[in-house]
Amino acid sequence: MGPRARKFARAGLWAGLIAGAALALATVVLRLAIGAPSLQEVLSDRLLSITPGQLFDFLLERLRQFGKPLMFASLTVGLVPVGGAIGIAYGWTAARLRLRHAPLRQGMVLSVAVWLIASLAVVPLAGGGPFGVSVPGGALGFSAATFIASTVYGLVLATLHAQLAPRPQGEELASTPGSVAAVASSRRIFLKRAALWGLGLGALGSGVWAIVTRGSRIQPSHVDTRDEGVMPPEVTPNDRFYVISKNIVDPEVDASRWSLKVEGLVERPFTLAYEELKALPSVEQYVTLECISNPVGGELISNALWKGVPLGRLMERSGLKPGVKKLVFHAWDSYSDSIPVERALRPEVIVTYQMNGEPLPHKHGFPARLIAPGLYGVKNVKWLTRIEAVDHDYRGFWQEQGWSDTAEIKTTSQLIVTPEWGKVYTSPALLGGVAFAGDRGVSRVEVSTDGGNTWHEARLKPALSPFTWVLWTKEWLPPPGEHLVVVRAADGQGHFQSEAWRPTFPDGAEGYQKRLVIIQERPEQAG
Ligand SMILES: Nc1nc2c(c(=O)[nH]1)N[C@H]1C(S)=C(S)[C@@H](COP(=O)(O)O)O[C@H]1N2
Ligand SMILES: [Mo]
Repeated sequence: MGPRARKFARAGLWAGLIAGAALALATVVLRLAIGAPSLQEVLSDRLLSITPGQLFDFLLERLRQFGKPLMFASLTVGLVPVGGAIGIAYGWTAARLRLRHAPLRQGMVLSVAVWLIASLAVVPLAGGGPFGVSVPGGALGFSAATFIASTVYGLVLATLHAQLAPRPQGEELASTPGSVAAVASSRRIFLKRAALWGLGLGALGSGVWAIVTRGSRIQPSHVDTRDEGVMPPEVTPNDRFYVISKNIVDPEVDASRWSLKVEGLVERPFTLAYEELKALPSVEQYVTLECISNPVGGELISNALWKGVPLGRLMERSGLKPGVKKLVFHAWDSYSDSIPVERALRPEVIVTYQMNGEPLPHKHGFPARLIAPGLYGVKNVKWLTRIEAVDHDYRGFWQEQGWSDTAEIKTTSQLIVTPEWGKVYTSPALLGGVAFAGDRGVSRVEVSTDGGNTWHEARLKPALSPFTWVLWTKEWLPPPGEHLVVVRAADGQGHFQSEAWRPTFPDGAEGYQKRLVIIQERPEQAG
């Protein structure tokens, strides 16, 4: 590479890095301002779907609610060096082709080139299809946003490069200092620079403003589902119900633009609008939902009253062709999962549109979601758009990573209320928590205060339905000293949960929850 090409490439690098930062900012602003899905989200979906389940689970447990913002931020920052690399190529090409500086024209050519490469190579490789046709939540918005961001990138890069790179020979101004022409041209250059700076700072300012005022839209949807040390309400209020999804930004679906299709291997495919779904005969039932990633004693479990239409009724209307093995549930955010057809046709599996008497909140799948009692959260597809009958063993979003496909909820029990450390007790204290066994129901909860040597039966509040958790309590006068409190539950068939500890991956956590409690000596004994 000659010295001139080197200079041009170096100018390209700097211009490219800054243009890359402008591009990154533009994607975030477009996301916030017009809700256009960003390249980062498409890449994130792809990364998630190729991350081995075990690694994902490890990261989820370490990063918790910071995982998603971190993913979005890294991918956004990652656009900057990519911008720099393209800048080097641009500078080098400009030197090789001995191009005269024409930032506007060259910038536009570059913009279109970047947009085409993104739309025809990067996005399809990331699973978004050519021009983002299969990007969830608006292929058109995505494509437009990619075009705008590419244009920002191309123009900023070409403009800065023209400023930073030495002018090609012959293009130097043929005027002597002090001449009228030189004064006029230096004023023109000054005005041009001022305009560029004004534009740049204005764009930066409005970008930062958009992020500050609307940034909460890409905040983690983490919910504090319970207050430390107190029994949770038996029915979880909607704003305390745990939230989990694969998305960096969850969809907010417009009910008038939504419909539910029933198709695949059915006799009579049909489509329902939101109002039509709500007009069908419905049922109401309490169902507890738990995430398969919920560790022993974890907070990713909540209980609500759901109103909706039994899935079996919808499938009666469509009829099933012979040979159907599974029903696949497709969602607005291109998530999907499946359930074996016999399991899916049980009367308690419903397409729900109401949660605790309110329209389903956006975070929980508005306009409609599946509720499949007894199966972990993964199978309870939110933002449902399409039910497809298939004759093969379909694998959904998380199963591609190795998570369980049956996803039957395991029996589990939690210690939530225990005596306070360092306190003196003269009257009985309360032990309490929840126990859950999916659709098998909980028949018995036992507590031990000596590390599992002896067990005592706890009192159960009768379950609200066959598909919910139960609240359990036990009174206990804790003597001074150290106590290892342990809890275990038996399901409706009398089978106790398993004691051996197992991680959440691949089919749900197992093990007893234990907690060490230290009670102070009574003053008269201590003295
Ligand atoms: N469309 C869609 N549905 C989804 C998911 C998702 O990412 N997209 N996540 C699933 C997982 S892993 C869980 S645990 C539950 C959580 O439901 P909730 O947020 O209403 O508690 O939704 C399930 N349904
Ligand atoms: Mo989950």
